[in-house]
Amino acid sequence: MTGRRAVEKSTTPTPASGSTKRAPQGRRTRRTAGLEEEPEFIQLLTPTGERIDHPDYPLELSDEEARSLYRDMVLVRRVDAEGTALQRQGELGLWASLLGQEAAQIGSGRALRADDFAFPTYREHGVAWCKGVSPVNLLGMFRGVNNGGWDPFENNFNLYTIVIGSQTLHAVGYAMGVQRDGGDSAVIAYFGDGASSQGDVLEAFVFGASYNAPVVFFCQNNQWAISEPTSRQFRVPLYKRAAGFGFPGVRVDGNDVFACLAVTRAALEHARSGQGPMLIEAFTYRMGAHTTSDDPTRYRSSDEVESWRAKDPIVRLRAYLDREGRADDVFYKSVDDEADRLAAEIRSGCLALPDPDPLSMFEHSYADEHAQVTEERAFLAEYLAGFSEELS
Ligand SMILES: Cc1ncc(C[n+]2csc(CCOP(=O)(O)OP(=O)(O)O)c2C)c(N)n1
Ligand SMILES: [Mg+2]
Repeated sequence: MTGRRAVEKSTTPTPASGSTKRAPQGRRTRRTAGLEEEPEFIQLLTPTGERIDHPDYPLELSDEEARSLYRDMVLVRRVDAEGTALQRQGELGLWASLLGQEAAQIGSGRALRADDFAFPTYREHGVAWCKGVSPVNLLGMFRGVNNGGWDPFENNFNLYTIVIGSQTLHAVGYAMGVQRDGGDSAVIAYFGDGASSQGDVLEAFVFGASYNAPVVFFCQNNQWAISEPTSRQFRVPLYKRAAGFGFPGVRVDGNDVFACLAVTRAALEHARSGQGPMLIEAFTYRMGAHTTSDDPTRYRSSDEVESWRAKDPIVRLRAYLDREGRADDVFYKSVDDEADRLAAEIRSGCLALPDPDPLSMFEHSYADEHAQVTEERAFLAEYLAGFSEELS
């Protein structure tokens, strides 16, 4: 391909070698206005859309594949915008925006095979999209009408998990099961920079390493855990923690969809081939509020937000597609039209979701009958019956 630069061959081992030494890193260190120095990371696409080759993470994409990554990112950004709007209009109780994290989620999500199992947090709308979970299902969860989810086994995508970090333990347990069943699929656990301070995540690292489980730990370091900056969360770069647990860790430019795809593919292959866990730190930024209940202007500067806007993952990929002549206006218009149709569909789909029977919430608490649940169900049933008497 034309117009590519290359970084020198890394002397450090590739993740596939199973070494616990420092994993290969991509390129120069940069400084951003108003921010601490950015460390090195693996990057295949610069913010201005220039393609860089990395010897340890080769990636060849057809025009169609490159365009489909753009399409996915635009569509999930639209899903996200609708989620925020629906919450503001009183149709959802809450929404957790993925704005700015589209490349980390679509890049890693597209690396997954259908039989790979993903364990998300509450912000992985892009991964859900890649796994084939309907956005209306996500809206239903935030509308409070589907008892928190969907069938995890339909798409190998677990329920959203709000209890910070706990899904990493579930992922390791699941991966140990895959291992014992003799399967060749991999498991991926998503979590945030804040979650990395949670004991569950560190316990998951220990178990994953001890049992050599086929699990990829994918941390989206979006620089904030609600109002806590990363500077208060770790003294050394997050990906370096992996070495202490005995598996490789890499940091990738989380706003570069190509790099996220290539690095996650390598990590999944590492896990599938019996070499155990790997940690990926996707260095990205949460452009919006933590959730619709949050006001980020109270704890971060607009200069910081603006400096990240210049690294927008969608603008970056579009710059690349234009630079290389891999997409034209007809394509961009078709994606915008598709986004409009999707927005209309998911809005009407969300509003049409039926309210559940209030008693249905007791059905999925325990596999077997539980005395306390039985008592609470009876109490609520009696309480609800009081209203129908009043009406009649
Ligand atoms: C065990 C637990 N502790 C605290 C919370 C409250 N809480 C919700 S989100 C959040 C911050 C998470 O930050 P991070 O892991 O960086 O993920 P991000 O929201 O940035 O994607 C906290 C502390 C929780 N949900 N669960
Ligand atoms: Mg965070």
